[in-house]
Amino acid sequence: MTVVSTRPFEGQRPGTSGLRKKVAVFKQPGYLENFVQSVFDSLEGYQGQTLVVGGDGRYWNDQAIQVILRMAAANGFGRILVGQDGILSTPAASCVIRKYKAFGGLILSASHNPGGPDGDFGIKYNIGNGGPAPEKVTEDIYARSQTITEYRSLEAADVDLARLGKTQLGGAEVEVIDSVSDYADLMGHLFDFDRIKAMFASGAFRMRFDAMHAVTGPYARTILEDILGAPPGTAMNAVPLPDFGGGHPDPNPVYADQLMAEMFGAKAPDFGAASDGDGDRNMIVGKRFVVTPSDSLAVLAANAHLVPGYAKGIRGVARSMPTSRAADRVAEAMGIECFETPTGWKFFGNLLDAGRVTLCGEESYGTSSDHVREKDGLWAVLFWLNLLAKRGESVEAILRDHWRRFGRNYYSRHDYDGLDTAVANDLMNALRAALPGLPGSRVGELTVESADDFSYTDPIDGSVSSKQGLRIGFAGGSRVVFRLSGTGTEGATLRVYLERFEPDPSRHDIEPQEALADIIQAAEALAGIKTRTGREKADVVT
Ligand code: G16
Repeated sequence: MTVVSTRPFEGQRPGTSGLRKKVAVFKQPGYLENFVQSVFDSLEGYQGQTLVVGGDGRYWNDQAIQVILRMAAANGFGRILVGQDGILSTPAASCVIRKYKAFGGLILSASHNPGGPDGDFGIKYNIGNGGPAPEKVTEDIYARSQTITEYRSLEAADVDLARLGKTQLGGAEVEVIDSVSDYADLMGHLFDFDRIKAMFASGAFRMRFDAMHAVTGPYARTILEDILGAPPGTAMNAVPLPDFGGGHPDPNPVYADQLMAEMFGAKAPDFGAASDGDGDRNMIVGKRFVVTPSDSLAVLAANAHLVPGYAKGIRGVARSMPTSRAADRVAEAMGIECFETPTGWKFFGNLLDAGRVTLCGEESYGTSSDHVREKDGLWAVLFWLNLLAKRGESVEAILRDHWRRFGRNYYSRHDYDGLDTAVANDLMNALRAALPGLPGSRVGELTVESADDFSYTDPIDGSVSSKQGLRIGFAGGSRVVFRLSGTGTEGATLRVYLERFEPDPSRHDIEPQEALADIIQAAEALAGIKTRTGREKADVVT
């Protein structure tokens, strides 16, 4: 064992989802080691216990994993489960932590952020329930990173991550496990695989799944093609690459443009889906028809009884604050609880553990249930496949029927990327300061009804998270939310979330940007985005 002296690095506070930085930052000698030691130092009672380690396969994943294995062994973990070739999708890591009752896990990913030597890297700690560490833990880790003086490691050869099986590393047993099988097993228990198989076997149903050269490739091939019998090639871009083929592995209509071209082309398949860098996000597309993540959550909630794993009914739903309120309407109709949490999957953990909610979702292309404690891209895709097989209708027909029953929540998000941090903070501060005077005022044709800075009190442990986004509600139920992203690595990203409720089915066919035009104008009038940032329009509109 070696004990190496070190000095704190600035800025090791985990963000919305762990520590995300440029690869070059992580590669500084001691940077990763400091963070990992800070994680271990802030935990208690892990001696002899199991740690799960895996990542999304991005550039530097393999080397970082060897560092972590040596450090985990030197710090006294008894057993370390690591995905073959260092690969575990984020939901698969959550599944493995829960299944093998591990103490926790380290997941290496910067999710949807680009990879490669000039791209991003990330690491986060998940606790024994399989979910992201809550803020109390991440704050402890950060505090420790500011005072750290040494880290522990081993002098040992690299573990062969290509070969399944066990190796001794210092006092720990390292087991390289199949990255896909535990996860595929779990999916088989939740969904009606026979019915989905029959749908593919009929030849009348075609789908495309875009793995975006990221981690879900092997999962999609095994589950969709090998187990469910979808034709080979159903999964596209299915070989994980360290730089995701130079792309931006974020499953939205802008970045998954190859899939979108097919889904809107002449021979469009019936169903399209995409997932992100680490496999926790999903995008659902019908034939020439886009499904917003907020609507997807609402549809899954309304139809959960049709799927074996949820046939007994769902207990409640939760959504992040900026997510549209489509799911709230379903919850109300079903007479179940609906929770509004801050952005970040970690805020769902307590509600799921306490059995208050079964399904959760976020506007940022994340949906999942209590089967794991992460959002789960392929799970959502399989859920939709199960629904399509059971209802025998198209994606569009299911959505139109849903809107007829519950009304339509028009929704869009406008992102302004790479802003000067000071400019973005000034914009938010000025708007925050103006909030108390807004209710009752008119902005264009709209009247402000409510305005606040979202603060959340966790109903289970009473912890309070404040400053979680500025929300401005208008008479009639429309709203705009302003928030700075917590996952970027360059400057600041301003997210503007726009929503309008339309109960009248004869008005369910409007192009979303048009339906939201007055709210978009109000957002500009309220925040002065153009004047403050100099940007004429958003970089990404989804
Ligand atoms: C992470 C979190 C999500 C959150 C998303 C967006 O996703 O896990 O819960 O909704 O970031 O965060 P922001 O708006 O702060 O960029 P992922 O897929 O990046 O892990």
